[in-house]
Amino acid sequence: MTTVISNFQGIQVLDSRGRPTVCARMMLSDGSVHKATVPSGASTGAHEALELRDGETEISEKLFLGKSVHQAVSNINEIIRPRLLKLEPNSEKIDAILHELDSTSRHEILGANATLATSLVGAIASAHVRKVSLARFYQPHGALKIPMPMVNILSGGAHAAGALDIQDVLVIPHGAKTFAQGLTWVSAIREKAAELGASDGFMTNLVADEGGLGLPFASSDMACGFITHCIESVGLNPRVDVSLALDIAATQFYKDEKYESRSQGLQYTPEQWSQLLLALVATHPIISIEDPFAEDDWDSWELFMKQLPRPIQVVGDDLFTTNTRRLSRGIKGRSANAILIKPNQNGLVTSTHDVLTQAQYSGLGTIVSARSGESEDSWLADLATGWNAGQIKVGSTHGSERTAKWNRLLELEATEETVFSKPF
Ligand code: 2PG
Ligand code: MG
Repeated sequence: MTTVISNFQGIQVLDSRGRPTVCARMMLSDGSVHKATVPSGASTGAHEALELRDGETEISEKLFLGKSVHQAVSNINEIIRPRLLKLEPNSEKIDAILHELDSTSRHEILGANATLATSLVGAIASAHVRKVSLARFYQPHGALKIPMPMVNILSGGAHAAGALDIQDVLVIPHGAKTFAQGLTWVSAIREKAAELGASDGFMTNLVADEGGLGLPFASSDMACGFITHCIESVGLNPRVDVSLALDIAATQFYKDEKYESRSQGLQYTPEQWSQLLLALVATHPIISIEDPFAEDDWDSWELFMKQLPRPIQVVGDDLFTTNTRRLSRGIKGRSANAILIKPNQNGLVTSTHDVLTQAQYSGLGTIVSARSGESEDSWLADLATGWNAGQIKVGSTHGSERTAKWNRLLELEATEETVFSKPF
């Protein structure tokens, strides 16, 4: 007997920042129940798909500072639900229906939180009826490639009340033989950073949105030096075992064609800002740099790529917003050599996968990424693995919404035929 969708419902739930978000719940005729909750960013790009929020229209919504998602939930219940009932769960078909209901580029009619929640649970239920994991749904045969983690140690910018100008200092355990070993290394570095930070007089028991430490270093240079010291202090070799990655999230402090350093009270022209970043790359064991410039400062990106002293990964997050048109422009102009893939920037699972495939086809690195506001779901780990992304960014090793994804990757490595991805 074919399994069909017997019930489908949207629910307003809370994300890891305590803000409302959309959960979609799909019940199948075989009695199984599947759920997916959408994440939410803080340093969001202007070109992302629309996250539909209610605004301060009613008292109950005012209590959530206008961030409630009742309209998106109602779009699931009133508009999407009738189209899905009695259908066989089929990810591509469900996404085609969502596209038919809302073909606007940013999902402005239904809200990308409504479309993504539906699209995700559709993919999860489709894997279930095929009796495979979500990772295996995308790659039925052969060894699964467990992605290389990029792990947050220090947070600043919009995730830690501006503790640092730049948003994240992360580490990549590219010398590890297995994912489990890599995660052990970065976890040790995270704990060492807390220990050394405390002995320097910093508050290290408070964590930022993604579980990172919000240590207020006076400069990015000092922050990079500190993390390199932490790597050495746990007995690992910078550049050989573990290297640094930065997420500058420069859109956040770009104003009137200048990059503003709040910590130093200085403003930089794009050329001066670029020189500052090139000096950081030349000094520290940095192998990846994300959003070094603002989302529409295309010229600076292109120039930076030409001026790099050595080949490192330059990642477009706000620049590309997991959008095929913006990626095409970046490929043509050689603005970056890697892309951050965030499903909620796009709004549908299948078209997010298409953007990843387009990037891989053009030789760009791909990093599947969580958001600063997350849920306890672990589907991201399966998508990154099944899509053969090569890299994943989930935040720190603290916070159950983060460890849900790391632990799922540990589970995949322990139970499936896998190899550890080596993008560096
Ligand atoms: C980013 C993400 C995750 P946010 O900028 O890459 O770190 O942050 O979800 O706030 O956009
Ligand atoms: Mg980013």
